[in-house]
Amino acid sequence: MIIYGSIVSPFVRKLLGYLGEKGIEFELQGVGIGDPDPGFRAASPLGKMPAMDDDGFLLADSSAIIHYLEARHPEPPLIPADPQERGRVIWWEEFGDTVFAACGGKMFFNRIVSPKFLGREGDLAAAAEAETEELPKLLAYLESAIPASGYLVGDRLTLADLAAASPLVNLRHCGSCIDAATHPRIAAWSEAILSRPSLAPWIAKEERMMAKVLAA
Ligand SMILES: N[C@@H](CCC(=O)N[C@@H](CS)C(=O)NCC(=O)O)C(=O)O
Repeated sequence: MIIYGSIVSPFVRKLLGYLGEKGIEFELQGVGIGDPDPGFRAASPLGKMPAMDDDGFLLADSSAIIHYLEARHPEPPLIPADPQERGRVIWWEEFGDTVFAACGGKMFFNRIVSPKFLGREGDLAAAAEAETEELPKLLAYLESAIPASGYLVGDRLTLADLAAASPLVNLRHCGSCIDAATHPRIAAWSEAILSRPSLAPWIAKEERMMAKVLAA
């Protein structure tokens, strides 16, 4: 199976963590924004990452790919069968993808991707507004919602944890780190999730790459 994407994308990172937790073998084919790679373009009609080629079956979108894979590889379950737990996991996936990553994306895209990867100025006012207006509310909600178990749903790792923790890495690249004094639950939970063997090597690689990009 081929996964197309860049390791700095929060959606690709969520998928890489999922694949690692499942023990599913894959080959990551690196692509950038607007990449003309024909395999990527065929798999991703809108040109967005991640995309997948599973022995000729082409699919784009991290959620679509994960839900397809969960049906193909049910064990260990990362999307629970219990109706309430399943609903909560999808809630957190939505929160991670469409709210948290969108907020972090305004900071990451405008401060780093635009100037460093695309060679054009980012909208720094939009980045600042996301950081000062949107982010504090999202962090306050997340801090209040992390259960004592240390997992967002039930007492075990699910897709919820991977989806909601992934955007924090992009915030870190922007210098926005979680303060353990003000957000102790997020600090402990995200440290535990992001240091799992399914994610830690990818994040280490990404941090080496970002250090070079930011120094250039
Ligand atoms: N909902 C999609 C979002 C994918 C997405 O927006 N990826 C970004 C990179 S983080 C992208 O490929 N952007 C390129 C573009 O919009 O042209 C998913 O979960 O896969």
